Amino acid sequence: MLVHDEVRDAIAEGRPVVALESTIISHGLPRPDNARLAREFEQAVRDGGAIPATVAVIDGEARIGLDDAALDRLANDETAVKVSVRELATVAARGGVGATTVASTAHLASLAGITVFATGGLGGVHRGAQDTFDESADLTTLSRTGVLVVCAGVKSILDVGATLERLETLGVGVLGYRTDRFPGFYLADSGHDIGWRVDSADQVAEILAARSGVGTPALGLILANPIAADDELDRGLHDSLLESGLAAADRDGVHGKDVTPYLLDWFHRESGGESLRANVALVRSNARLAAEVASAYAALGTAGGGAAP
Ligand code: PSU
Ligand code: MN
Repeated sequence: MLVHDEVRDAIAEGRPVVALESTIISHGLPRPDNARLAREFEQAVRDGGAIPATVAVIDGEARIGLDDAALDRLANDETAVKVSVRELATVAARGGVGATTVASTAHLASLAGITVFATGGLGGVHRGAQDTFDESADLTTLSRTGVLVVCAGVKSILDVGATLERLETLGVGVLGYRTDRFPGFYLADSGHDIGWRVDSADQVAEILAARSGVGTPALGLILANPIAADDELDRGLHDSLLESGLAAADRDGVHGKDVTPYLLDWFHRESGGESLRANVALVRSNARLAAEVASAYAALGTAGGGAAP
C-alpha cells in the first residue's frame, strides 16, 4: 500500500484527512469531465479544512492519495476495472488499474488509519433482490469497517427501504445531517425516516469518539447528507427515468456489478446532463461536510486512531 506523502504526514500528525472513492470517477462520471471533477472533489475537501485521499489501485498497488499522473490514469484508462473488496488481491497480483468502490475504499482507508470518507451514494439492496440476491458489498463491508461514510443516501435506483433494514441488521448506524428523513440521492427525501438527527459536524465527531467506550469502533456509520434543494432533480423526471432505466437494464440483460454504472449512465444521458449536475453537486457537498467532520474529530485528538478495531 502506498500512502501519498501529504496524506501520510497528515495522518501521523493527527490532522484531518478525508478518503474519496474512485469508482465514481471511472465508472460513475463520463469522460473527459471526470478527471476535472475528481480534482474538484479533492478541492472541496481542502475547502473544508482537510487533506483529500482519493483511493485506487494503480499498477497493482493500492494507493491512498493520488498524484496527478495517477489520477489521470484512473480517469482515462478504459481498462480500469471496478474493484470491490473481494477483487483487491486479484488486481494487486495481476496489476492494472482498479477503481475502488465504497466497500474497497472504506477497507483501504481504514487500514491506513483514515476514519472519514465521502462519496455520492452508497450501494445497497437492488430492486428485485429477493430473486437476484443483488446486494452491494458496501453494506457488509461497513458492518466490519469502522469508517464514517458521508453520502446523499443510497442511489434511488435501489430498494431504499430494504437497504435501511439491512443496515440495521448489520449494525451500521445512520445519522441524518440536519434532517430526519433518509435522502434519496438525486432527491432530498427518499420517503423513509432515519430517527437519528445531527445538526453539526461537532455532534458527529462526538459520536465517532464515543464508539471506543462502547466497543463499536469497528462498526461503520453513515452520515446521510441530503442534496441541496436547488440541486435536486425534478421528481417527475426522476421517476420517469428510473422506470425507463430499469426497463432498459432488464431488456439489455445487464446484471451484477454493471447495473449501477449502467443506470447512472442512463440517467446522465436521458436527462441531458441534469442528473450529472445533481450528482456532482451532491458529491461536492458531501466532500465538504466530510472535511468539516474530520476536522472536528481531529480537534478531539482521536483522529486517525478511530478506525482500528
Ligand atoms: N455512487 C455514485 N456513483 C457511483 C457509485 C456510487 O454516485 O459510481 C459506485 C460506488 O463505488 C459504490 C458502487 O460503491 O457504485 C456500488 O456498486 P454495486 O451496486 O455494484 O455494489
Ligand atoms: Mn451488485
